[in-house]
Amino acid sequence: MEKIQNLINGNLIDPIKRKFLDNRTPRTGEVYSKIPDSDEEDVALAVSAAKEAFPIWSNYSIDKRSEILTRLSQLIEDNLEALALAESKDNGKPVSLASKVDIPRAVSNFHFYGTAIKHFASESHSMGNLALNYTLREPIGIAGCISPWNLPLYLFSWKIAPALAAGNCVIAKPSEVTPMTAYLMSKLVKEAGFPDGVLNIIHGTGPKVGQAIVEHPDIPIISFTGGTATGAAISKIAAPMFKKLSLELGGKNPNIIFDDCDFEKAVNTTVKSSFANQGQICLCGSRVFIQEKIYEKFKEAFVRKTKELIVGDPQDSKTNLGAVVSESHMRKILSYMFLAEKDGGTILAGGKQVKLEGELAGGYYLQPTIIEGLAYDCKINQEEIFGPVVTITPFKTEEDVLMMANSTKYGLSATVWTENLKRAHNISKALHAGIVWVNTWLLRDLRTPFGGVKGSGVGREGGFEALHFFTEPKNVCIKLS
Ligand code: TXE
Repeated sequence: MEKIQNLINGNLIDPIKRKFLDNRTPRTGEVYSKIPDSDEEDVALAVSAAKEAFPIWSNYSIDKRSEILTRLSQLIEDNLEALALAESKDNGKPVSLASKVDIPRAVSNFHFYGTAIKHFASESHSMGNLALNYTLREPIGIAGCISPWNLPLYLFSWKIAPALAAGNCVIAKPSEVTPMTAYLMSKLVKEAGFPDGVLNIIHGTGPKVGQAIVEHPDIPIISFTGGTATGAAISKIAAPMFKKLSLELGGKNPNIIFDDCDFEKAVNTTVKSSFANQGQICLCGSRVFIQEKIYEKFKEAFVRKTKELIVGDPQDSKTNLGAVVSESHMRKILSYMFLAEKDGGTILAGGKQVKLEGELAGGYYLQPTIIEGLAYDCKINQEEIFGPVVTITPFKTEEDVLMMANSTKYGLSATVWTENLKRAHNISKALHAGIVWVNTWLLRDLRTPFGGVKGSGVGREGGFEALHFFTEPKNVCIKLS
């Protein structure tokens, strides 16, 4: 039974109170490792290590920091297969997805910020002969980075890479539901060349050790990805402490399909944007709006292709959908499936748990589910389910679909399928979202601003946005004459 440890001050150590939690694999439902049940004492230990390391790390040259981040990127790539298998075992996603998406993106995240920092500059403002202003963008200190279970190493590294590149030290907490790949990566940190105390990784529950990170007065920056409710709880603590906050929260993303779309592409991509990672991506399009002229044709093709998806062993290369992340999350998703017919919907595909054979019988498997006939403002169409469940709804005009698409408390991403350029621009502009994809989905350029509006969060990650977040601007004005 693997026992995960915290990385504090360059050492892999048990939590001070030596308390551990069970870690289950969703593939079989069995406990397969133990994780530290850390608390504020472990955070205090990490803070003192990070304080010691900050003057060293923040004074490293940009080239030196770049070299270390890039080396960690290479070490992750060298361990890609093992990390992908570990990610699949911990999260339930197919190994094929972890090896194609999750781990390669963690490699890219460290490589991207290892190079971006070399191009990150600031401004100067000349006042002629009177004065010269220049802006310093300086590292702030210790960044608290808290990440979720759906894309574990992908989102964990997406936070810590810019924080480190900018010269901050980091105290990072992965989700207690999927701690494994952050732990495996922590074994590569010393080899990459990080001085002790620069990157500290602490494991444990959100309300206990997550909250201790948010509450600690010497951690002035908090970067969080997770549920909207948790984001609100974190804000209540961090705001009166005037901490810098970046919140990437939930989504209920519209996928809008106009009758002039490239039909085959729209159908095939909609299957992916509905059910990839078992629908556990904050960018999934969980509300599919189809213009009425093609509604029946699209519905038939979408349902048929969804029924062809294979729900199976995450370690089988033929599997399209693996297990959802936990029993409690499976129950939450099933509760929405059971609600569908009560709320006047019709289940066109799926709607049930999948019972696999043998050792997989205890795993958490669900059918990809499509529901039609629900009101746009019902519970299923307003709340984030975060599982393999989508609704389909016909619409007549652009005004109709914009009203429905913008009707939720979320505003993370949206997808629009149309060959009409003017409409693409107008609809994209009118949608409440931080990210709009037109005739594609999840096509990512790491330089672009990433994040949402309304209940989907505050601030942006990505590109120089993240480096601006993890540095403090200071304007210096020098009198000349
Ligand atoms: O998120 P949580 P979970 C949504 C999705 C999902 C819901 C809950 O709807 O069902 O969020 O998922 C830590 N102080 N998304 O359980 O609880 C926790 O330990 C400090 C969307 O993953 O928000 C974990 O490390 N930290 C999201 C992290 O916060 C706390 C992706 C996320 O946990 C804490 C995942 C607290 N009080 C879920 N409580 C997206 N936008 O991608 C928890 N944590």
